[in-house]
Amino acid sequence: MYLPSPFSCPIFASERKTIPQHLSKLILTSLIVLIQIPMILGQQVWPGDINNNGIVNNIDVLYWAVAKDATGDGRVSPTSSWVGQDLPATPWDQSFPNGLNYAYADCDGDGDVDDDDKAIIEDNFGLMHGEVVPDDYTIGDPASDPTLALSNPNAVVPSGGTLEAGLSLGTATDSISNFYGIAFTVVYDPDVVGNQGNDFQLDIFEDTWMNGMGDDKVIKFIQNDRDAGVAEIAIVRKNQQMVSGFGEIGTFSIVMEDIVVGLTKINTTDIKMIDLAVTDTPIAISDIEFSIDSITATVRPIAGSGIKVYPNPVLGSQVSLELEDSTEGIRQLQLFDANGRLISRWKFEQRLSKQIVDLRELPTGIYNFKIITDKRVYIQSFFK
Ligand SMILES: [Ca+2]
Ligand SMILES: [Ca+2]
Ligand SMILES: [Ca+2]
Repeated sequence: MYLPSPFSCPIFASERKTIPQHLSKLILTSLIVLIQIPMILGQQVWPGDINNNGIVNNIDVLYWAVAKDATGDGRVSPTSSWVGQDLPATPWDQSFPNGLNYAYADCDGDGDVDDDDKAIIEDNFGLMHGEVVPDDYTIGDPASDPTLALSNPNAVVPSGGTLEAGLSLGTATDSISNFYGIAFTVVYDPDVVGNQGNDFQLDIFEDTWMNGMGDDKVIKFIQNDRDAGVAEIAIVRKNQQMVSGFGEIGTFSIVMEDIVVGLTKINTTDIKMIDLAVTDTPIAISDIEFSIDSITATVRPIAGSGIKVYPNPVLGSQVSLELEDSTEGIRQLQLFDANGRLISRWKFEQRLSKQIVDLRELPTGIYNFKIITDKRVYIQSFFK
């Protein structure tokens, strides 16, 4: 096909005059298609995103609980994989108060809302589609609203020990009415909390107002991102019956790293508490602060060192730390005085086998470095 250049060939200019009609048809067709796309997308289910806001998270668990045990038509060729799928041709009988059909709660598309659908929220947790409309939270005022309270019986937790933090909702003077479910987030320092499989746990008590005094009517849901130090949690009723009351719900068991000392904080945030009509009640956030005790007894220096600290004594302002194994990287460095008190802490983005730190402010004396690498913990004494 011969395509003339518009600059070299005058014929092209006259041909262009006939194009606009075609163009306008094309534009019209495109516009119709563009208008239809959002309508088609709006009728699609992404498995796990029950409230259809573009992200799968703990708020979707609230919607799952409200729709639990509902039934309707299944989807055609359903999958729980992360792909948008057409709703069944016949909508389900029930809809959420915001108009969204209950068919969105059928994550696996088999025609009912049960535990399998909750499992898909876990499988697809954090996945997004399209433009995400952030979930709204109703954070209360602690002076006038009930609090989702963390409590801590022990102000000091030993390194490597377990923090047992209580979790309660409401008090006698600020009690909870018409509870059906609550979603919230717990934020902690990922360097402080252990990263083994059972290092962050929530146990729901059996005999509480929320759990139907032993009837086992609540379900907990936890997604813990250990690298970020963020646990997204939902505690929901599962029998379409609301409860009222106040007080204890359960307890967190959180294992501390055995290589960390110092003050740390854990707090609740992003709370949404709903009744069966998915109406919010404002709930206030809370935090606990506690100290992790020195652990010189539980962490032993590696025999045969493996690390050089030089010069020793430190004469000038700087000291070098160098691992014998150059494939090993220093992650964190802690400086303790002769009494085992943590004086300073450095974190290194780049985990190199050698680091140089500045100690010009440090008074004369005996000190210990705790050197945490990506493989082990070293303790090295030095003088200044
Ligand atoms: Ca969602
Ligand atoms: Ca289902
Ligand atoms: Ca099912």
